Amino acid sequence: MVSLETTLAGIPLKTCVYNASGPRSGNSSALAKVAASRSGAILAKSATVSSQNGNPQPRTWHSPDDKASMNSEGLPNNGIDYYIESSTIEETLAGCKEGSTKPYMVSISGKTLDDNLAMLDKINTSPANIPLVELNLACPNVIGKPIIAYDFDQLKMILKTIQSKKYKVKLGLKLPPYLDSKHLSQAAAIINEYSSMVSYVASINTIGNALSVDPVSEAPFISSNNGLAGLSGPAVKYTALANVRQMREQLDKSIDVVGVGGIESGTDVFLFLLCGATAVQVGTCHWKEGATCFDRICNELETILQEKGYSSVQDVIGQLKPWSKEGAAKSRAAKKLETGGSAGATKTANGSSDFAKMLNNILLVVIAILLADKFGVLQSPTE
Ligand code: RRO
Repeated sequence: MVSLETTLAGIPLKTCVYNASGPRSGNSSALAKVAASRSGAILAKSATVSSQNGNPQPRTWHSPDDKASMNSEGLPNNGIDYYIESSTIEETLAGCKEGSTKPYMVSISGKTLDDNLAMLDKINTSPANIPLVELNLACPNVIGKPIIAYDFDQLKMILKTIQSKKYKVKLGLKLPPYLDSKHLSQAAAIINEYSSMVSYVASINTIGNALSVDPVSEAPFISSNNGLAGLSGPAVKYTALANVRQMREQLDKSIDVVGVGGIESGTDVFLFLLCGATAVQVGTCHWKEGATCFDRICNELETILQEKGYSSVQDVIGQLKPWSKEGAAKSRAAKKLETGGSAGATKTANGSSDFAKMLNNILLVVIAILLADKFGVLQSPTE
């Protein structure tokens, strides 16, 4: 048996895979399904001070090839009071398997610093057991408001003010993708100044400012904010891996890194662990597949760890190797084995390689010649 256990901000999780704030996390019945799955924790939808409906519909889109998704939800949620109410938490945790429980966490995304402070005050004085709060500094969809964590002066000011309040609840930060290494380093340096307060960062939120256009209507698919939306799904995975890797290298060791962005398989989780994530969140895949994705992904992760001879995710975290000729050769050999000796040949949808297809065609021609010969088709008129 391999262990998927990890700790996040010192809190033990039975599996290192849990839900991202956002999809299917807005109410206790959706969250109870996460509780019932192998998700290692439960994270509620980002809350504002009061409940709100979000942006007008349609506000979501999936690409036909399933590689990209977009949303301009605009923070629809039930308000912070709902997410910290004991009845919400009880209904959510009722989903857990009998006799078991798991950490229930909330996310906040105030429209102003004062809103965030008001929500943190409530959480801090709440009798509910909320071990961790995720402060979302990266929502791309509040019309007219920039992404907070791209404005470094604002980021510093927010962290400084929250630190001065000396809240007892542990704090994680949901960060936007940094598309320039220098920007990422600036953000990491600021966060390091508050390492006594920040327990983890979750990288990345959606890539903001994306646009999907419908060739039929010749208009954006999404109605609000001129069609501009946050991009998610497999298309953002490589950006997420790079952010996780660099955050892990540059943040204080006391700050955990949670990987999020395009994860939809056990192999994806494995890659994020290698890059330094202590846990991962699944957003878009959970949105498309439902909470059973946590069972599937955990099972796949167990299989890949077993196949590779690891007994625990702890043996993998941060173990990304530098590129080497030996590693590349090993990878080529594995591919050759997988393709039955025809490495380099492209696989077709049904799994057969171009090489196998060519052999098949040659065989068909030979059979046709033999048949033609047998029935005299090949005889010349003079014979
Ligand atoms: O609700 C949203 O529009 C939303 C949020 Br709060 C977020 O953090 N990221 C995102 O892609 N959408």
